[in-house]
Amino acid sequence: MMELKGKKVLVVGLGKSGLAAALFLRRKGAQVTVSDVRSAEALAKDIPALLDEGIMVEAGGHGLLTFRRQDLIVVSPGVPLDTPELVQVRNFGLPVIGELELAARFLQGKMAAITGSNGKTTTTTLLGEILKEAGLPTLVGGNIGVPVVALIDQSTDQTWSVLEVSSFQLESTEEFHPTIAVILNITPDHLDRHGTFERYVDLKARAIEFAGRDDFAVLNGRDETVRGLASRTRAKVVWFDQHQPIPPMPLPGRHNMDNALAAAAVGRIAGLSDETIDTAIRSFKGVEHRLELVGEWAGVRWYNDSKATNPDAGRVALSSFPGAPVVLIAGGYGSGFALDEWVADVLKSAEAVVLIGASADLLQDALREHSKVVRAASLEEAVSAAAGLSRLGGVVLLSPAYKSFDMFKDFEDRGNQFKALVRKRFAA
Ligand code: UMA
Ligand code: ADP
Repeated sequence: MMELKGKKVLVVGLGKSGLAAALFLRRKGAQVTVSDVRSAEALAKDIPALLDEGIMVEAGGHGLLTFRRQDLIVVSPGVPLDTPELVQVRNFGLPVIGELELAARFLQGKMAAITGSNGKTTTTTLLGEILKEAGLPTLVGGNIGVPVVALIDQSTDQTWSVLEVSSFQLESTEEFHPTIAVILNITPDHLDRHGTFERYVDLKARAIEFAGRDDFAVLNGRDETVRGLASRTRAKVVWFDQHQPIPPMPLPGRHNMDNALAAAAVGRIAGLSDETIDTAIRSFKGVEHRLELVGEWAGVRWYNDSKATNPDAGRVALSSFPGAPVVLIAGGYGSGFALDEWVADVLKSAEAVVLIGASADLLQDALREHSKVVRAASLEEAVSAAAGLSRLGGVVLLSPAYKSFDMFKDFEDRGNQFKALVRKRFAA
């Protein structure tokens, strides 16, 4: 464990992770400064509490001098390591680590980390339920929304911490090696930050690269890219696609079966019985905004899959309703996605498509062979159009395949607005 008392530590980024990290570091006796590019007004809600704790705050930009004067720099996941100030101080040899790396050095008990391009939150949540079903003291956090540093105080040497881990977090790890690391799948995502697919794969590999011989790498043998990573770890490799017995997963889609198999494989390594694992999986209700059934009206099922923020997640949703006439609502913010396979699946599986958001022009062109594509200027208009296009026994599916930031605060906001509009239209 590292000594923090009296150390000068800078926390970069004052979101959830930065706030939790700053308060933790201060409690450990460090002299803490937080730096954020947002203005003091934008940060107003958090600044007083920080100042009360004796934490200094730099708002409205990152000052190079602030960065140079430190013993350690802790970065939030949303802050890329190639941020100019970080590049400079790293050249001077100043240690720069992420919030995950910091937290993992202090977290007690065992860690199971879940990464991959899609399915992380679902698998993390399910694994948490499996461990809880077994009566083990379990904490769930990470990219799922609770900074890992915020789990430290509740952890004991008996605790299992189930951590959803993103490529953003893995970029700034140094020795983070969970007892069990799962890589679900790797398909292109976040290339605007990471540059190339190769770099993105390298970052995902860091989930298993620092492992020791007693650790486990739980990998997907059906994903070629993931399979290729088996040679990059000292951990014992377990192929979750070969896990037996096959669990009865109540959620739709082959992808959810993969998530169940991965969680079950981890449960087995943690020493649980097949029966306990099965009981937890059978009662799993899924996670909000992931193929979430909003309701059924006039013989049409409405699904909110707002979390499908890339074309691969969108394809997965399209494959989950074989035989049913699907009206797809898609489009949003993002660039650089390879669309060919998604387009092929839309042509095959969606009877009609309603396009929203910044990518609508691009998608309309990509889907020119489809006979029923309409545009909507708002989500409300999209819901109306979809209602008109849907048929008895069919499905209306919001599965955007793009990010939400053009029209919404985030994917949760998009999903919540969709559910509210659908319910307003049909319920009450
Ligand atoms: N900032 C700077 N300088 C920069 C960049 C950002 O000061 O160069 C500041 C911003 O002004 C802002 C703060 O940094 O005030 C935001 O930090 P952050 O983006 O790391 O956000 P947090 O609130 O700390 O949330 C992070 C994760 N965010 C990202 O990875 C972008 C959350 O994942 C995670 O739930 C949370 O930590 C707790 O662990 C979100 C996410 O979108 C949900 N993740 C991506 C995904 O799932 O695809 C990877
Ligand atoms: P993440 O946290 O990695 O974004 P989620 O569990 O939130 O993953 O699921 C996001 C979307 O990805 C879902 O809406 C679903 O369409 C798709 N998805 C879920 N699990 C998988 C999987 N194992 N493989 C491929 N796609 C998946």
